[in-house]
Amino acid sequence: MIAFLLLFVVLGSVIFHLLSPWWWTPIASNWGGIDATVQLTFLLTGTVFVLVLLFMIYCIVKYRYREDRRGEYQPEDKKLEMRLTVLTTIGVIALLAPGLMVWNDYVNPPEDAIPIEVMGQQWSWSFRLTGEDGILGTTDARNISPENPFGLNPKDPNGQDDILLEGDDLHLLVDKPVKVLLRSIDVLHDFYVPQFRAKMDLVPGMITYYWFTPTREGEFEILCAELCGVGHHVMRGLVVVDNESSYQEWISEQSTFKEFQNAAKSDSNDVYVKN
Ligand SMILES: [Cu+2]
Repeated sequence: MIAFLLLFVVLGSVIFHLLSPWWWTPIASNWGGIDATVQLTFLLTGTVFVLVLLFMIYCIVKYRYREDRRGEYQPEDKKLEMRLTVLTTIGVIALLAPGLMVWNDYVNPPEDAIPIEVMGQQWSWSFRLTGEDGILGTTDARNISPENPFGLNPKDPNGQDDILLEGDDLHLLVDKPVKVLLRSIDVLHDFYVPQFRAKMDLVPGMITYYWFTPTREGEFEILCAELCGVGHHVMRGLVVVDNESSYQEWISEQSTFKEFQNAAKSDSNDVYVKN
């Protein structure tokens, strides 16, 4: 009976894995290597799982209780221990090595990757793009205020043309690599777009980064993948991957840091006049 139950667990697990309706969304970035690593992990751990359970079934049937049988006491078996140690070592290396290779690639952006900044806070996403100079201006958390939500350094000329997107969609160019710089101004968050197969934590006081190339036009949902408070589940956003012409059309309508500050100034003048 137990042997049959175990057999049922083995078959059920394999069939469920193969027919599962919760499989990956179609990939939309260059990170096929991440999928390959996950597949390899499934293959290795799945094979070990099946073999161990089949071995258990075999033992349960073969060595089941019989009155004339006595158990044998065998506290040590050097040969068996050696075999198991070598096999486990090979298995662990096979699980770790491919991941380390992909990781090395993941945190080494190509020269032409466009820097973009993703800023997380409870519970929304903001983005900063370089202006025409292609450089993001420097920031300091002490500069953060309602007029300067990213804490940009007002004296840094590189920051004046930076494009600020607050609570708005992020647009990216298809087939152009981006280097994603991640910041948080409160707690841990995690920038995750399932179709890009890429995610990383945002750590307060640090800038973390990775790169990817969007390979498919369309709209992709951003999910925060690090529990960050009661509003964690609503911390969502949208990445729109555009072709050249729609990207240019969109970016021409966005405001720069300079425009942001001017607007804030005239707003506060209005209030002053009214008072
Ligand atoms: Cu979050």
